[in-house]
Amino acid sequence: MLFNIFTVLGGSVAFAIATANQTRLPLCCDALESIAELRGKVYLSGSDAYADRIDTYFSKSAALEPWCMVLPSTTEDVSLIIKALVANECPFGVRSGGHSSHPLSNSVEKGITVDFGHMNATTWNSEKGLVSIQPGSRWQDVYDVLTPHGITVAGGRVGSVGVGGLLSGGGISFFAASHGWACDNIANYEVVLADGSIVYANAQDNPDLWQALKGASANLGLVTRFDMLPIELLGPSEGTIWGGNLIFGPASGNDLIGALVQFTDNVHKDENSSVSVSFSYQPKLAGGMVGLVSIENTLALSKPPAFDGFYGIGAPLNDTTRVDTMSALSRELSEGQPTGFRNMFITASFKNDPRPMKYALDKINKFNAELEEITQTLNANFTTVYTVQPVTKSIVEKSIAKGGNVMGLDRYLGDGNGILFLLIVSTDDAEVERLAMPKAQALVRDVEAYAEKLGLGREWKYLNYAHGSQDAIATVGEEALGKLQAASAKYDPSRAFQRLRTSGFKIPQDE
Ligand SMILES: Cc1cc2nc3c(=O)[nH]c(=O)nc-3n(C[C@H](O)[C@H](O)[C@H](O)COP(=O)(O)OP(=O)(O)OC[C@H]3O[C@@H](n4cnc5c(N)ncnc54)[C@H](O)[C@@H]3O)c2cc1C
Ligand SMILES: *[C@@H]1O[C@H](CO)[C@@H](O)[C@H](O)[C@H]1NC(C)=O
Ligand SMILES: *[C@@H]1O[C@H](CO)[C@@H](O)[C@H](O)[C@H]1NC(C)=O
Ligand SMILES: *[C@@H]1O[C@H](CO)[C@@H](O)[C@H](O)[C@H]1NC(C)=O
Ligand SMILES: *[C@@H]1O[C@H](CO)[C@@H](O)[C@H](O)[C@H]1NC(C)=O
Ligand SMILES: CC(=O)N[C@H]1CO[C@H](CO)[C@@H](O)[C@@H]1O
Repeated sequence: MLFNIFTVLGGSVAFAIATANQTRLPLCCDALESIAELRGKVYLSGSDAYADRIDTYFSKSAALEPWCMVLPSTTEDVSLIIKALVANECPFGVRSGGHSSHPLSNSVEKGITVDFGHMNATTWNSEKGLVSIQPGSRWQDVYDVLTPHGITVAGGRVGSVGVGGLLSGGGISFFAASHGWACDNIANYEVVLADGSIVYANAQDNPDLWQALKGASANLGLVTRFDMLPIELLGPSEGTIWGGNLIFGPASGNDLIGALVQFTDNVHKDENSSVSVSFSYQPKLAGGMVGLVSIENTLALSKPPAFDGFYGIGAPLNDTTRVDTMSALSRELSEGQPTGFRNMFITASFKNDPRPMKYALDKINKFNAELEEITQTLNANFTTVYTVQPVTKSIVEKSIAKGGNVMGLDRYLGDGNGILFLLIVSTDDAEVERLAMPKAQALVRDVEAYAEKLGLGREWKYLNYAHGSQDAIATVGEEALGKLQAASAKYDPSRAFQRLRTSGFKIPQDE
């Protein structure tokens, strides 16, 4: 039995729901098992195969134990699965790489988890000029396949992260400024709708669905294939870019923030360079917090002027930058991301200005000190990572040029560049999680209120970084929301993905 936040917080509530729906448990899993094509693909609680899948979740907090899991291997399987789930009114969750962190982000307790882990192929079709990627792939596998061909796609930066979630929720890549969100580079979707039909969505066929799927998460259908536009890498050898990490000591915080603000406002001058700045705190780390600056140039230019601000701070403690393949760099970024912890992700955004970031740094130092006391008492461990990165006008302009999406950033185009804020708290202990969560939420609300007071506030929350308590889709603005609601009414008239899907973010409904 896995320890999860619901058994800690509300055991009696969870029990009441389980009792009320007890009859559905055998019914739903039996319905799947009775389908010949799905034989061997339904993993029941208690089996080794089921336990092995539970172990593949990035965050223990998300690894809820469903009645059973079903792992389709073909698009036809997915069609049979959704028909059976809808016909029997079975609650379900949707999981691809399993990297979202909060409970009910990808799995469910009272229901069935549809797990795309066995649909994980990447194929480069040079005649069509498209890279076909199945949702259960990891970005590392995608880059490993593409690198020898001298191409890549706008996908995740950390190799271990999954494809289905990142692309369905947007996707920030090394190519954000030059190519928009990762989802803007999807030329065609193969998607299974709630009635089991297999449809294609692209600029010609179902263009409204194509646009609405870019940022819709699992609200409209189950995506079984993403056909992405390739990006040619013209570096000195096949598939290379330039990049790596700069490490700075605890005293450099404000300088790093200054350099990020300057970088962000100059992105339009060099759309091939990208950065994210993280402040990482591990209690056992000598000196406490370190600044980790991840920098890349996709033309494979070494130390382009865009990074002068960072190099101007003084010699970093370490500098791993080099010309290397996408594969090697995304593998390096995976190394600092261990699985098996209880992870909390909470996000915010504001205009590009140093003040909210400095304010947050100060609050996070205090938060770390508090958590240090708590974990010492409980003999537990924790780390925090506070990350800031640009969300610029350049990104939004590329999105619009490529057909638009429902990410909800168009409305900020007149208002300058922005910063995407993410706080990650990780621990090995459920009690620390329970105590830290409300403090972390209060911290982020405090930072938001501070930004708001200075006239720098933005309501927008990036779905792929949002905590379950942050109603991400409610923050995309009226226009994007209208498109999502229209697509939902047209492509999911029985509202299966709103009613029966119990994982992930939902479309807020009209009053
Ligand atoms: C270490 C780490 C690094 C990260 N780096 C980046 C980064 O560089 N850029 C970035 O943008 N984000 C990044 N993220 C956030 C990441 O985008 C999300 O965690 C994303 O959900 C991961 O995708 P997944 O397939 O692993 O998700 P899962 O947890 O498997 O799924 C999340 C949700 O996606 C939806 N979904 C999944 N598969 C499908 C499908 N086939 N059809 C429809 N909907 C589906 C469902 O709603 C599901 O609940 C990172 C996260 C981590 C933990
Ligand atoms: C990829 O899918 C195949 C089945 O199609 C499966 O055997 C394999 O284990 C999967 N790979 C990973 C890393 O899950
Ligand atoms: C570099 O940026 C330019 C301008 O945005 C873009 O056209 C080009 O595709 C980019 N190159 C790569 C390799 O990303
Ligand atoms: C610097 O990075 C390299 C490459 O990752 C690593 O081998 C080395 O130990 C690091 N040095 C320090 C001082 O952290
Ligand atoms: C957590 O801390 C305890 C006590 O300091 C230690 O024994 C344990 O190995 C640590 N666990 C992890 C996962 O780091
Ligand atoms: C939590 C849950 O899944 N509840 C469901 C139990 O079954 C009834 C009857 O089918 C549903 O209406 C509930 O939504």
